[in-house]
Amino acid sequence: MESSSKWIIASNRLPFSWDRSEKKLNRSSGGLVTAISGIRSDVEKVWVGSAPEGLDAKTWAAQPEVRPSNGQSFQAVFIEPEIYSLYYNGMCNDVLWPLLHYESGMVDFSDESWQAYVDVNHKFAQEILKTAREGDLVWIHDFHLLLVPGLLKAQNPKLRVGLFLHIPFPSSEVFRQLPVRKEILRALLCADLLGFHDYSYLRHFCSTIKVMLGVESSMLSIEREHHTTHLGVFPVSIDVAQFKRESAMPEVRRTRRRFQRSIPYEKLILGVDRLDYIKGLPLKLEAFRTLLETHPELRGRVGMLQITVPSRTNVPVYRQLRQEIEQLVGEINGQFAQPGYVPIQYMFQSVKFEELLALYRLSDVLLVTSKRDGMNLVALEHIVSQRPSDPGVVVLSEFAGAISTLSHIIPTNPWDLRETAEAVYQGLTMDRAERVTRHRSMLRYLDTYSATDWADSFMSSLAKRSKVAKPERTVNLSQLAPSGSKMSDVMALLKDKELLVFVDYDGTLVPICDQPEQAVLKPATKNMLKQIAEQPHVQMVVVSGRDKGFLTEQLQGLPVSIAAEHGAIFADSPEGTWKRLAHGDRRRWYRAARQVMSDYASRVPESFVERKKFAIAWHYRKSPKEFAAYQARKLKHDLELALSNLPVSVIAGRKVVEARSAGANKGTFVRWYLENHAEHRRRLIVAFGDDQTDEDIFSTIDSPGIGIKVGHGSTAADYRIDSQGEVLPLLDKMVKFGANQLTLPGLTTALRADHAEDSRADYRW
Ligand code: GDG
Repeated sequence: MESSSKWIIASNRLPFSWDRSEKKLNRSSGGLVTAISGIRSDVEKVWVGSAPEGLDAKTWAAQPEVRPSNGQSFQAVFIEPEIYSLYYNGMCNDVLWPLLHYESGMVDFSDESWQAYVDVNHKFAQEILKTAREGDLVWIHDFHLLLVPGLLKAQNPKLRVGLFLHIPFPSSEVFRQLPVRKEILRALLCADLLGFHDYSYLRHFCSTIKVMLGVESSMLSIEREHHTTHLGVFPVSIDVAQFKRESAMPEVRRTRRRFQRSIPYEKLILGVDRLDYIKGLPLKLEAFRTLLETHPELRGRVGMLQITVPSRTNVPVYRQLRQEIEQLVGEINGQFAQPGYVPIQYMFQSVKFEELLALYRLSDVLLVTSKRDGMNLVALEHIVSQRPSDPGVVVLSEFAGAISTLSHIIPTNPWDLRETAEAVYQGLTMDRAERVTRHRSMLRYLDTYSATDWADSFMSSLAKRSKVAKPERTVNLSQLAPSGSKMSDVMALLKDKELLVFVDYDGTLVPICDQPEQAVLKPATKNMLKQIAEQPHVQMVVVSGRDKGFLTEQLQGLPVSIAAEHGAIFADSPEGTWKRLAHGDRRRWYRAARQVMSDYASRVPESFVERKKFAIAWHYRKSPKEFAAYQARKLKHDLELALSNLPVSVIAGRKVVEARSAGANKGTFVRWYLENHAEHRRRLIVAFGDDQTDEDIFSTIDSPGIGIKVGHGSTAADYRIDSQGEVLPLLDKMVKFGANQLTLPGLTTALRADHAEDSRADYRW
């Protein structure tokens, strides 16, 4: 990453709240704040967020906490209270929050709140642009600012912009209920990098853009017009060192002892959640009731402490939820209380940090029953705050993103009260040796993956990805004027040269058809191809993923060589003998497969990646059985999607998931061809292609070879034309020009003339 660049971090709120009576800033809590504040990195950071409620610009500027220090500064966005309320309470919390957490019945959309959301996103973009300089990395956080990538890129396409979603991305069936779904998706696709906690969220995002916008993706990236959006899974983390260090402090130890005396249970079940319907608090209380019903021996001995942090207390749904919870607590306490024993202690307030740590240490079981939860940091915090010699246990909902990263928790379906009660029972009765082993394994993972690692992996991915995209490098031949110097550059290369032309079939020689068998060469096209290929100074090779039968039939009688099945087999002419070429290039899929597999290997203990020549495998034979088997199914699914258009097959074997090269590669073929056709080696190479498999040719041909990409999408080619219909007319002109049958002005005018007919041209052959 460039050392001079800074990180601009934008989130709805800055990490402060304003205490009106004391007139001072307080540090606020919450998952996003915990994650961002936990980043310990040397890079200069500017944190942009809306000003704490009730604070004006002058008072804000006077606060000592907001002055730049330790390479970090804060920039507040001031928004009129009415607009902020429509944006935050309306669009964010009454629309996006419930919808993205699958609570579509709770969605309350209005044009007014949408307009406020648009306005606030504009304000954020303007504030970011004030500080952003070339080379800076802009990191947008969460569902409050989904339009910002689009707004930033519209003003400054060179900015590098990433967005991380802290909450789930739901199934396309849910997301498509949103009236402004397309506006949001289009804005997101302007980002250079989109990050999610979990592959399942990423998968849902991919199917949503496919369903809603017809945009294809490879799971690792989305190609759209001249922009590539990279996708990644970056499960959030916490400041592991801080939690470890502070939970062992004497102050925390003292607080724990104090609590131990006042909490009269043999075993303690702890719950820590914001008041929110996604956290499944009524389900948690019901599961606890079931536990006491099914295990009467626990009555009088086991208790629960539930800390519920107030949030959105003025919103009716949240008020009702609070009432429902308090009523349930009352009922359960009434049902099981004994003199000196109240089963549930319930707090509707937050606790101090050291108290939270003391409670983590004191508890035997942490119970998380979220109905949906992007990640759930409380589970991570509980683990790193334990005493390794006598740790507590986490019972975690399958619907929290953390389920994919924490290998030795006890999983549960929170809707199944009996299962949750049994999971808690298992946690309460687990022997120390097993607790220690489970805890050690998860701690080992968390030790290597703190909030800083999370941020570094996201930001280095953003820095790297946005540099790889090369759309600016390509020159659009279709749009060049006759005097265009770039065109004359190309043509200067052709002068007096013999040509070796590699041309793809589908999408390049013929338009893409719904049914592959319909993509036949029309007589006029065939005729034109013949005239070009017959020129004495031209040698032409059609390189396609198609099989030899189809290509032979289409190209019969033409003076061209054919490489079929991505170059796995070759014939010098349609009538010639086919040769099987021994190769199996793996570069294009291997990197993607390795990345996904390594992510899994870092999360699933004792699992590892084996790299072979034409295959890569993820083994999990020694990993925790159920967790790893579930992850293996997910991995297979992820790989199948990510690699679906590539020559690779994904196989799930015994305790292994393997991706194997399914054959050939066009780039390898071109190398083989040049090595084995010495007579053509001195020719100038011209290659045309439209899809990902042709990229291997473009990256194989050395300068001064000419790669021409047909259509949009990032490419290794240096030139681009807009549509398939331009391929043969352009090639024809290039060939004629090379043979001195056409002058440069004649060529460019002819090209423009063809171009003017472009819309009709698709295609008259
Ligand atoms: C969102 C997503 C995702 C809680 N009570 C007290 C307290 N906290 C702190 C915890 C923890 C944070 O608040 C809660 O984080 P979660 O991750 O559990 O949940 P959300 O606030 O809903 O966060 C979530 C997260 O973003 C990050 O991406 O994991 O899924 O919903 O850090 O410690 N802190 C103190 N006293 C409390 O009483 N001091």
